[in-house]
Amino acid sequence: MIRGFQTHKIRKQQELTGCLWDFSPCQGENAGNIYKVATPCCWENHPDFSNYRGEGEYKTTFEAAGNIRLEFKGVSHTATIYLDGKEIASHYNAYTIFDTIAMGLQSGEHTLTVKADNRFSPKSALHIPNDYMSYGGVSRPVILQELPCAYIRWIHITPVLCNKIWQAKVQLNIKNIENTETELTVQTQLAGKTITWNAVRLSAFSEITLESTQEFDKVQSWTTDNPKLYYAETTLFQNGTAVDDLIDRFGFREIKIEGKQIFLNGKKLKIKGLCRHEDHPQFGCALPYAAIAADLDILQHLGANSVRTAHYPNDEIFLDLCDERGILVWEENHARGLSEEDMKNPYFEQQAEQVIQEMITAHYNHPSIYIWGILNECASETEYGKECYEKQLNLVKQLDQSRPHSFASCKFKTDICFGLPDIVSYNIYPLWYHDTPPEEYLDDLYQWVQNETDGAGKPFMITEIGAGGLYGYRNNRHAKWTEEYQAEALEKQLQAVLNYKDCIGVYIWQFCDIRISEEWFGGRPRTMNNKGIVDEYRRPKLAYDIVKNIYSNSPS
Ligand code: ADA
Repeated sequence: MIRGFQTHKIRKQQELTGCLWDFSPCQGENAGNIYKVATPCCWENHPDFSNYRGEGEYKTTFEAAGNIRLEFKGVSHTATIYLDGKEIASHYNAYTIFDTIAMGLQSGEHTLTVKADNRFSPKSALHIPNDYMSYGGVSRPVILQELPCAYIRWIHITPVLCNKIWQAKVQLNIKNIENTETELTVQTQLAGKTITWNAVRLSAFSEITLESTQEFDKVQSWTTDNPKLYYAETTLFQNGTAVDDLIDRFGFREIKIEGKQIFLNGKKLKIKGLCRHEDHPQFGCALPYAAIAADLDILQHLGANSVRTAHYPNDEIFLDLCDERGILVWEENHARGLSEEDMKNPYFEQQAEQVIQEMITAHYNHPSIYIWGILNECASETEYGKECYEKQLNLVKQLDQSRPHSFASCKFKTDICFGLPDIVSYNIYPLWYHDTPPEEYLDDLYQWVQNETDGAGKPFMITEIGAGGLYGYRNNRHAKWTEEYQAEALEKQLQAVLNYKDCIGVYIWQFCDIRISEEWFGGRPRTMNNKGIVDEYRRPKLAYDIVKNIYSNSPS
């Protein structure tokens, strides 16, 4: 499945994944052997490759002619793309979309090869051994599209509430892919309005971004209770004939910060959330639609109103479902726990900025995304780290002024970056990594932020609390790692945070137990992070009912 809705009526497209491809590992005892695998997938889910770190080649064939665009929703983690044996593109990072265009293909059968590499190396600044798994494979859908001479690359819609009337700024990017000048006319229909754009003349290989602001007096707002969605359908005409189109979906909603609070369409928000990794014992990070939807069923059953995509941009299918269900999303660029030394990797800046750029360009219209997060628990206590935070937060703002930004810090009373983000966020683990009572710890931290940092007066949020609990391990000593201990710790942590007047919300670490990379040492039983409210198979632990009770009975 590509998206939660139809994205083209004119442009021909087909999903190339969703069927069997040939897979062949490049190293190890099975190198060169060919396996038939269902795609999208991670190779770790095949019994021969559950621990394979290396390169793997995926192959399929398709029939097409003319100009084609191949879109890869995610290849983990480094991809090299070959068409009929010739390299045509490469991309780093598992969690963002990339594409490539091949011009003037002869009609007939063509072979697409995707070489995926999940090895850690000095050239990989973001995928490093870590407290989650960097899988290998074509982990998200691959799409084939046929293009005319020019095509619509993206549309960005920014709703603004002006004197109680919705306005929307519409930006539209069109690109000429041929070596000749072309003249085009363009029309966009959105929420009952038609925008007829001025005719566009595009010189060879050039692109243009058109902009218009429209007013909408009869539309419904997107809210968490009534997540009303609208479609923006744009058509490109050449000599009066429709040659290309793009349909995207959006909602009329506005996120604002006033003082220490955050508002959705003027309504104060109280966040009751969970952090979630894309991880499943049967699918790795390549969760199919039904499994993603089932996760969101659990999240809503728990009474949560938000999810944090820790620690990377998520699959569009996931975001589409959050849009449809009114679930607020903190979406985060890819980085976890990088030290100053990690951040000094010569590839770090470019790789992190590319993820931000690709994430915001692709996910701009999702009404569910209400905060952009960056650099979870990185070196925000050092001057060098601060420069990186500043640059990346500035880039986020440059790409999107309509949403607040933040980062989750674990630098207790040493963080020097709180002047930079719109929201101050902390990951805290009282009763797990230390024994200070949660209220005391929280208050101490909050007072420090107000009295000693540039984060004073900003909204304050807890982006992680939690404790480990091994599914099925129960005893009356309530020892650490038992389900009892986890449930009791979470109850105390949650009550402290939700009752703290100046805290706008909380995210539990974490939704489900997850696999971690074996190369990372974290003292983790089962080589898993066991802080899930459900285990990796989504079986509820004792903490489930505690969380459900607290979340369901506390105001949103
Ligand atoms: C951190 C981090 C998470 C996870 C968690 C834990 O706060 O952001 O990725 O590692 O700690 O389980 O300790």
